[in-house]
Amino acid sequence: MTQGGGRTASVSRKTNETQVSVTIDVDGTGTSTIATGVGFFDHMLDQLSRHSLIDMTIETKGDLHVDDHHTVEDTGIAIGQALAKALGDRRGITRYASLDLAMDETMTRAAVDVSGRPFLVWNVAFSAPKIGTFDTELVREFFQALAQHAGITLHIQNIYGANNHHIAETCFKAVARVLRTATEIDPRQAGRVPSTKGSLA
Ligand SMILES: [Mn+2]
Repeated sequence: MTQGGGRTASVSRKTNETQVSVTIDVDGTGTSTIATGVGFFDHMLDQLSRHSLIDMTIETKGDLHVDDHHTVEDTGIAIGQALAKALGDRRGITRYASLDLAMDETMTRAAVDVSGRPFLVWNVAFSAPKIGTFDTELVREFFQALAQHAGITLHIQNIYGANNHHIAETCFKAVARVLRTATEIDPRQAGRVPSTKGSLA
């Protein structure tokens, strides 16, 4: 947790491939300003913020002349790092959440443990390599980076669905909703770390 008690954090990350800056407020209202240079990815991150109620300001300048890979992965790393930083010692959080999220013909399940233990289980298949110009395989790359750097165990399963835009979007919305619940302060925890080990860091 940062000074002043607010669960906010900023991360700047620069490599030869990308320059990313992320500011988040875990206890926000789902307001976002997002500019990664990748339209479909901006649309997905907007969903992530809106449905997690985590405010996000994200700016990425990546090597899009190569492809979208570094931009998506490095943005995921920075969001994950910001989340870990904002959550601090994870005192008082709800910790667990899961949800089945419907969107038209598609159903996707997400489960999270805000555990300090990075792990992604990815059980999602796309039927096309692209959504517009966006590589569908990058959806997994994003969540892998997020789980790894936020220190969360994240399971995502597409139960059924036909439209690849819907399949991707339900992944982001479902993860948003479980992150919202699991990172929320549970008043019955009374400020304790929700682990018999006494630590989630
Ligand atoms: Mn959409």
